[in-house]
Amino acid sequence: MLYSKALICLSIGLVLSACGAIETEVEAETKAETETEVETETEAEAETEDEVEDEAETSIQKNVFASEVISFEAGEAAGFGMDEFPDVVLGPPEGKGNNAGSMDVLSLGIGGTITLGLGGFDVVDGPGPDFIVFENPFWVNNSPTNIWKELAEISVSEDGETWHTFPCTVIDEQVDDYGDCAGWRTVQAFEVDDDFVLDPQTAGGDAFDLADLGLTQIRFIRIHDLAESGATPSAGFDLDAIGAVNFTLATAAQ
Ligand SMILES: [Ca+2]
Ligand SMILES: [Ca+2]
Repeated sequence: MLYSKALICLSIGLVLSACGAIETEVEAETKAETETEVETETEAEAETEDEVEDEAETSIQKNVFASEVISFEAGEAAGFGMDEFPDVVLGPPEGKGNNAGSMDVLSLGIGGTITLGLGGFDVVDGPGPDFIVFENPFWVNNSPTNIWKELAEISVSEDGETWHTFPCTVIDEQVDDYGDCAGWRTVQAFEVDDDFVLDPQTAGGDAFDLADLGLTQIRFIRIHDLAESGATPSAGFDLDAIGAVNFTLATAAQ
């Protein structure tokens, strides 16, 4: 419509004032259209922001770490980390890569045992490893076959009464392969925010698969130190953290 008016103006040579009137009309309508577009976009942006906020409120939590200590029986020569217990074993680990161990740990002591829970979450059997236990081993002289380690046995339970154990069986001590023992795989450094997703391929730590025990869902994880000796106050397994890889909101307690 506006284009046709302008073409008519040019082709039939209407007086300049008439053309000016058309131009003014075009400008006014264009401005009005632009304002309407701006208003529409602003409303659209506002709606999008509302949607984002709604999604954030209802979105599924992307990372879960142990958030409660159910019990702790310290072994002989324990003590390190007690001044910050229980926080020192809750939340994400503070890994330092292959060549250094976290100091944000609790030493269990010789034969010590600790049981933790994930707050309102259960670990479930999904693809591959389902949870990771983080100790503070490191490679002596940067050698993956010369590991400073302190081993522990991991057990899991759905109800806190019946326990299932991943046997800590040494596969090959010559090449430092300790199978399903915890406490020998180094922990990588990573930052955890709301969008962080724990990945067994990159996080390090000792990863466990519920499928290996024929289990589908558990609520509690127990760590039992296997040391036979050690110096006070840092004897035994040094627990940094436990992270869930596959998890779900817990159903009501049994
Ligand atoms: Ca699994
Ligand atoms: Ca820690």
